[in-house]
Amino acid sequence: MEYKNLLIETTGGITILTINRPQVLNALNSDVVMELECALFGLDMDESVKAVILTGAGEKAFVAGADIKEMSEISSFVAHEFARKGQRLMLLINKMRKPVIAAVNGYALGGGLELALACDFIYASEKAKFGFPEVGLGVIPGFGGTQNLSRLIGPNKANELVFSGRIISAAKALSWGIVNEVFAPEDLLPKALATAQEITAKGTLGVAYAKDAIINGINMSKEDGFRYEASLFSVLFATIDQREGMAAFLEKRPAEFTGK
Ligand code: DAK
Repeated sequence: MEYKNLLIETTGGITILTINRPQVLNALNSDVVMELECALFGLDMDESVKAVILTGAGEKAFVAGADIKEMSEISSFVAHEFARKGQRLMLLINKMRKPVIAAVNGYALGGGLELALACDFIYASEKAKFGFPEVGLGVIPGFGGTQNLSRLIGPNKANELVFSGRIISAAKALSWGIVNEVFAPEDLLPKALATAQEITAKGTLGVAYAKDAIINGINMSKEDGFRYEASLFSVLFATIDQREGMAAFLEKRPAEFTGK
């Protein structure tokens, strides 16, 4: 499929997926959301792809939020459709069997921050800026932002960011635990790629099941989460990767995982 608003480049099993509307700071209109959903679904199905890095085109923005021009003109019905599409996209990232790393190269505002928060973790450039301007537009975050942010950093810091609509620096986002690491702008993609390579050298099934355990376990009671973890753990003992990983350790050689 041809995408109007995305660039997709896969090398060595790692895909860099770039949202490409730099003239409007990569704002999310309904076409971009639809294209992202199609592309990510395809990447999840593609066995040659083992990890995805999501970033924005240009120097200035990851994604500066939903497209305000498009949003200002939509009916309540279309807003509902847009919300459902957006929420489906965020859930798809969670359900993907592959890690998705957000490489935030500039503004990540509103829906853009929600998109980054839906990813498995966030690396940021020193130039990145984060915020939820929604209350200043008379709405609230609607692509899971209130839920994902408060689960990540706790309700008090989430309240301050969402209620104030304030835009914070990458350093502040790091100190609050929104991003894992901050890099010089030119180092952001190389560092994200290096981490993706480290992850993809491991058993893909192990990584997929670990993602499943963490994402789904977080909404369970601790006891249910432990039980869920045990069931995933034991399923892995039916795989060739488990036998290969442990045999390689005992034979003092690198493991050759096949994802089977
Ligand atoms: N939408 C459309 N165009 C945008 C845009 C956006 N979000 N952000 C920037 N642009 C456009 C600007 O209009 C400008 O276009 P031209 O004037 O050149 O034609 C171009 O990008 C460059 O932007 P600026 O000239 O404004 O650049 P500055 O460096 O001066 O300022 C800025 C950068 C990021 C501070 C500023 O552009 C800004 O405040 N942008 C808007 C940020 C924002 O409020 N984002 C929306 C948040 S609300 C939903 C669920 C979720 C959502 C919606 C619905 N449902 C459940 C239905 C999400 C909502 C949001 O994301």
